[in-house]
Amino acid sequence: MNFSELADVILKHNSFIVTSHIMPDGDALGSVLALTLALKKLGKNVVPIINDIVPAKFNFLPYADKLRPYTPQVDKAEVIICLDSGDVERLGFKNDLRSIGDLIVNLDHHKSNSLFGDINIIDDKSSATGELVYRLIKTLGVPIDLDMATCIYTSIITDTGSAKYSNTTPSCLKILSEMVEIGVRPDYISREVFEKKSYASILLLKEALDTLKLAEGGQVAYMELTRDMFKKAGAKEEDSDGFINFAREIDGVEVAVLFREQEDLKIKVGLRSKVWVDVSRIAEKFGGGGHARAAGCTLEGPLEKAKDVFLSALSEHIRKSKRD
Ligand SMILES: [Mn+2]
Repeated sequence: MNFSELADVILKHNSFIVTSHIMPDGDALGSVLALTLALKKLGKNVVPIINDIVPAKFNFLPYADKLRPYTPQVDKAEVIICLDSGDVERLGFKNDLRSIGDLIVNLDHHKSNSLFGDINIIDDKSSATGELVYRLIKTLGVPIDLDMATCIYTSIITDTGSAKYSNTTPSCLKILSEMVEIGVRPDYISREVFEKKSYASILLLKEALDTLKLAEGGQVAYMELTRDMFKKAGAKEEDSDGFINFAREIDGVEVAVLFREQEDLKIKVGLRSKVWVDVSRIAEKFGGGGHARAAGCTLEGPLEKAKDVFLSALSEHIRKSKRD
């Protein structure tokens, strides 16, 4: 389906749930809020749902105070629009989506999307789902106001690392430029999103950096975070956002890995690459997914075992990638 067909479907319906993945990032939240605001402009009934805690740093986003988790028996809609989520589990609904919405729309830019919607628009060339939401809002004919522009701008700069990762395209730069013309202040958004780290987060960073190691002749850099480190620093899960970049930015490193021990003692593995290793493929081997330069998966603990298993699979993946 294309955008104008999707816009026709949207215009024919009245009640919507707009949702995105758990552990929401700037793209998830910016996309959900921008589309929610646009649908409200069309006079639609819209509930923005995030089934997880929204990191406090995103409270500045317009309408963020209206985000809430799904309430059984209360939340029902004709159309449920799922944004930026590669599969249905990541949306974090306890109930079957079919019992919540009659029509499921899946709009995403993850290469490894499972096509769980009745309508699927997947474009892995898009820098961020916010870019797809921008195109949809334009197709719907809704003029983009400053609130929507703030959300779209935030979703694109968070997924492109302030327009510096390899997914930065002419099209996303044009959209950013248009959002600035509408009135978005890049310095303001940058401060809100990237420069409001808690002291606990920096204490946690010290702990993580203490574990930094290189492998594969310096092509791999990895770090770990245990529950004890979170406790010692007084830090929350979201406080480790962006740590992996310290490993990725080392000269000669192609793949950066952050192993994070969860409350249930499973190990979350965050992955970033710089130029030529497709980390989504290694994440998929362990039941995860993502993009070529940013992906993730979850392994069974304990930490030492997960590290061994993952790092040897990664080494093999890197050597094989080279031969291809
Ligand atoms: Mn995204």
